[in-house]
Amino acid sequence: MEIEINNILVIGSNGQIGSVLTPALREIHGKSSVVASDIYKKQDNADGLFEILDATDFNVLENIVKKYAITQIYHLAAILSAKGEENPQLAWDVNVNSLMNVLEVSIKHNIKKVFYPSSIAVFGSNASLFNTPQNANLNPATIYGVSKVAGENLAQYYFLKYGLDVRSLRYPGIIGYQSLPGGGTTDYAVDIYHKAVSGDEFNCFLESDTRLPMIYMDDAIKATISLMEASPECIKVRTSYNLSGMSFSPEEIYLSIKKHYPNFKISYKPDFRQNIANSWPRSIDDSSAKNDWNWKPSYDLKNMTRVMISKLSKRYKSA
Ligand code: NAD
Ligand code: AKB
Repeated sequence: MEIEINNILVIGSNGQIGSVLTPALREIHGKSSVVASDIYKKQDNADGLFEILDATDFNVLENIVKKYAITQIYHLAAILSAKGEENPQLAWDVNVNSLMNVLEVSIKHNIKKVFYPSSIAVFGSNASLFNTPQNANLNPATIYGVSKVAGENLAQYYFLKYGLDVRSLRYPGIIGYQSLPGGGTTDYAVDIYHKAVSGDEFNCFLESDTRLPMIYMDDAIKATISLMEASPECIKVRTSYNLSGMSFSPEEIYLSIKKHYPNFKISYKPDFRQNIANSWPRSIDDSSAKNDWNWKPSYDLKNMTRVMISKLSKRYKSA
């Protein structure tokens, strides 16, 4: 029997998801098979193979792919929704041109699988707000969403034209204790736990009743790995799969935290991110993911709050 050897490149490994996904991939495939990369170096990059990579530079990307005989790429590098609105040209350049580089290098060097994260930001006013279906019309209101729609279509195009096995998830807002978010509209739902655990009041940049789809980090990592390990015949959606874990508003997450910290206080001062949030779904229909590759989330708001508080309070105590 032929043993499959995977040499994996993670691009954007220092980010909120990459800092958790990279060690998870190293657990599965072995430390020497996973190369982390990002546009900058940080201290814990010494834990394994690491390369500085600006993914908009094709030549540097190609040299890394050749150097490590890469067979799979997880392309996480992006400019998220809030930062994207501050610099739309940068968002397009990083989000779309770096993906083109990844797709082109994959064709040239026979990469077997590519993971590309999309987002609930692909939806806009033409999609139903509740239980948004897989095949909803996509008219995003942000440059981030526009770039993700382009990315999803590029993923499908490279699959149809070249047979490149690109797989994708429309992540909702991701919440985890291990890392900090990088400039999105759902970032408040991570920050609120840090404020509660460190005894501070939380000032929220969204209105109290702005409900958004969210997912706990462990579920997001589980979904990513399950999708990438599913056999190719199961993958029926080649743009990007809707994915959901839970949905809640700032008031609902606040009340779930207040059960643990009765004196915790919140105030609301909506800013430009309110308009972004208003353009996104309130909840997502992820039945295609459930049917095609058995997706099933494990965490609801109550369980997530329990774990977030337990992990963060240990960290703050030992600091
Ligand atoms: P993040 O902003 O925390 O991390 C992105 C990483 O990419 C950063 O470490 C950054 O330094 C790096 N990067 C930026 N420009 C780069 C470049 N030119 N070359 C190489 N690296 C570069 O983002 P994240 O939350 O980890 O998100 C990862 C992916 O998942 C993104 O594509 C994002 O759109 C998608 N996503 C995230 C969420 C979420 O809630 N975190 C939700 C939906 C989709
Ligand atoms: C953001 O808020 O920009 C991200 C996302 C949902 O894509 N967390």
